[in-house]
Amino acid sequence: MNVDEYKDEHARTIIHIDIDCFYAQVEILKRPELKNVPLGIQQKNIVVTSNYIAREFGIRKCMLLTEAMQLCPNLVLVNGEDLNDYRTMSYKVTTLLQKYSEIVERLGLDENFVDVTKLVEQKLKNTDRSAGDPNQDVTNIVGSNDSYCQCGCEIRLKIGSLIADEMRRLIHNQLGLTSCAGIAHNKLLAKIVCSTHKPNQQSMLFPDSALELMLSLNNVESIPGIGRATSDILKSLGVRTVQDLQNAELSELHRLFEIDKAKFLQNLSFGIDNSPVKKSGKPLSLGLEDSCKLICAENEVKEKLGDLLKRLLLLVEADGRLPKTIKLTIRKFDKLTNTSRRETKQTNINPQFFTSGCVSQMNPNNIQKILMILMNMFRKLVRVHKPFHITLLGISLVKFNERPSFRNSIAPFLRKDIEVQSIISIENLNSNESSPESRTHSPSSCRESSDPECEPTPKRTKLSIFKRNFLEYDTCESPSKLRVQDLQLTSDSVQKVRCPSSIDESVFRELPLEMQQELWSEYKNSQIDYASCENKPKKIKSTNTILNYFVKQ
Ligand code: DGT
Ligand code: MG
Repeated sequence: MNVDEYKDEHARTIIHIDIDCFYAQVEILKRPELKNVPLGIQQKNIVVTSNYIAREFGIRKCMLLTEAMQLCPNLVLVNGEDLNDYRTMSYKVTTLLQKYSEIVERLGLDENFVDVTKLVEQKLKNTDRSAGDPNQDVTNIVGSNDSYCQCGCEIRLKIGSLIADEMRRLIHNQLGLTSCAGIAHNKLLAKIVCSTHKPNQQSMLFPDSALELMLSLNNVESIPGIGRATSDILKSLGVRTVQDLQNAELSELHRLFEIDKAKFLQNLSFGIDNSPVKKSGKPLSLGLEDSCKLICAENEVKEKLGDLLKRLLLLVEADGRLPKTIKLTIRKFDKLTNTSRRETKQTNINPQFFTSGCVSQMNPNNIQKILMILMNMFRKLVRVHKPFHITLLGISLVKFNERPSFRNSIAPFLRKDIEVQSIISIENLNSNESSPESRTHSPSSCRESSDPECEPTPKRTKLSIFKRNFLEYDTCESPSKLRVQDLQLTSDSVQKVRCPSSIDESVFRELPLEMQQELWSEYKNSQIDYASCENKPKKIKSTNTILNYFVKQ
């Protein structure tokens, strides 16, 4: 074996988070009375998962319902075919984890890899203040308790385990879910080590123990990344166990796999995985499907699609993007041949239907229009004048426009103007008013900023004109620096500053106090008779002061 090809790096700190009995916990949150009973989540005739009480009876994931009921006659079953709540919760977990690193990769609905290398480095620099004592005992250490590696991975992983502990607490406090975490220097090992102590625990692995952990796996199929198809091919080469894979000749593996894949597989058997944590984006599609008893009438189809659409719109709202393609899926049942066939049709849709950003505010006409589009597609898939039998209906949205962001546009400036407008009326201010900071967080400004989609049409105040003029010419200030806090005005203070006669007083009175003072002092220093400057515009323009921008034209 060429050792260079199997070089392992320990520079990263990766945390794998897996929520315990995910669907079951989500159902228990909705119905707390289910917490202390054996609970199974049913999809069709299968128990896809169960809580840990049920697991004590021997119930395993994806067990047949009949078998599960035999093992645990008191098993309480909840239907888990509607994935909506699981999906919503899943994204909430990912969002919480993104507080620790921008590199978070989702895996399925309840697992996330988080690359916390950067955060660990920061904490290392700051060990005494924020990293805490790395010798904590909340973590199971798998394999050897010590690392003899010189690269510093031991302390990094210990800090990683403190971060993992914090993440799990946050998920529990904010969402009510318990979870497991695995901490290691790569994704493969973090995922495997995560599963060694369950539920509600966390486990860490030092690189020295990677081989030991890999050899503890039963067979190659237990290695994440090796699925059924790959393991079947490996079996054809007589490779069944992890050790078989370690000992296999690369040339032998290369007979059946591309060379890169062959190396990758053999790497995995040694616990080597240099693949990066890939930042997950938004899903490529949003969709819902409902399998149903035979539907044979158009109005039933419409009713079912209407229900699905309402639920789908909630997903669109949570997602935030504007869909532009809609896809209808149906499953036709052929009574003659007793077979089913899935068919789909898709069409473009106007993204503007969704701009309200909030389902409850969505124009009902737009919902009806979408439903009509779906029914048209249905009629193209099914000859509705002849008998038909549908056993599944699904709607998905597959292409999206980003919601217009106001970055790189002038809108943020306008928004600040609006913020300003809400407090700027000097006549309405008195000196006893709350601090400028607290005004910034007044309900009205919060409403504006918390709903970026509902950008109100800005009014063009004199202040906004001032900002445009002033900021265009003054290179020292940036627009974003001019905030509400800068506009602390009181009627008393305003009266203290005299207005240069050449400036429109109504504009002047809307300026920040400092600005008024500056203008007044410039006016005095310049010794110019502003009353006459209308007749001497050249002289005024030659001095580059902010005063120039306020002189009445
Ligand atoms: P855990 O992590 O062992 O405590 O238990 P779960 O239930 O979180 O299992 P996990 O992490 O493998 O999968 C997350 C959820 O995904 C689980 O609650 C139910 C669903 N699920 C898992 N495996 C399957 C499957 O083979 N088919 C279907 N339909 N759903 C599955
Ligand atoms: Mg899980």
